Amino acid sequence: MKDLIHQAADILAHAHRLVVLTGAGISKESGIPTFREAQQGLWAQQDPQRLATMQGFLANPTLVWDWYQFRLRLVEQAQPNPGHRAIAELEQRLPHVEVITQNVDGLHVQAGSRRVLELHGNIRRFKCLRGHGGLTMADLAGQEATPPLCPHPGCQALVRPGVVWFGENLDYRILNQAVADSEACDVMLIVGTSGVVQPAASLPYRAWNARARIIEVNPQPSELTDLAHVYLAGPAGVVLPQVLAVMSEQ
Ligand code: BV8
Repeated sequence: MKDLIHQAADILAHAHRLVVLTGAGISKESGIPTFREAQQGLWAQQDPQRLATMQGFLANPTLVWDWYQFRLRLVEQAQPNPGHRAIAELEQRLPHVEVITQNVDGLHVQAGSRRVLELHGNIRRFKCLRGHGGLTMADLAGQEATPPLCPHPGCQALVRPGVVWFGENLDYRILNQAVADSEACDVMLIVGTSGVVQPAASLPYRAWNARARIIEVNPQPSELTDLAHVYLAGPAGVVLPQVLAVMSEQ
């Protein structure tokens, strides 16, 4: 492992344009369960097709609203961990770093990363079914109804979490930027994703096709491990600080 840490540190130290692609695994050490880890995973208890889809929301708005409020409380209690902070530190040390995350918890920005693309939205933001976006819990305060109704004058449409549900298109501006950055990077660092959900899981292939060096950090091999030039089998909050420590020695 020591040698692999040195290989990863060497590749990162020479990166001109680094893209860091993250998934639920990087927030695991902040106390937010991942999606697919059977026993502990959030999805283990719930059927994602029932909860993270428009069909699921329309079929049972209160069930879906309450589930997202449960997850929002987890996120509000969570703090960035050494993995998030190591990525923010890379942005201080390297010429160009872009974080592309599937996570809706906002912990990368909280850790100090400034260039962050939230592919799947953010659980602290809300919008109504008529498209009034940028709503926060403060805008919805005082309402008993679950889900609450849109506060825009005369609207009263149902309010939903500001996340991308399965079967919904990502924001094309964010997706186009993520594709462009993945095709322009010379190093991609993949952290804590199973590499199952599209189109996020296709971004490493774009980097690979552009001859980028690929590093993966994940305790378990993922759908993307075959692409990795260096695979570091361990938790992000432990491995990433070790890589930065070696970069400091070099
Ligand atoms: C779309 C927000 C156009 C909501 C999420 C092509 C082929 C097949 C299917 C599709 C396809 N194209 C589209 C689809 C359908 C679908 C899809 O990909 N389905 C999958 C299940 C096959 N994609 C979509 O619907 C996308 N929209 O394509 O629109 C369209 C429209 C109609 C029809 C076709 C196309 C929208 C996808 C976004 C959905 N929203 N989140 C919410 O959060 O509630 S996805 C959600 O699940 C997360 O955001 C994340 O993306 C995904 C979970 O994956 P991971 O983050 O990787 O987490 P996971 O638990 O799986 O893995 C954790 C990993 O961490 C593990 O590997 C573990 O080992 C590791 N780990 C654990 N501890 C640590 C660690 N790593 C490091 N350190 C640790 N300590």
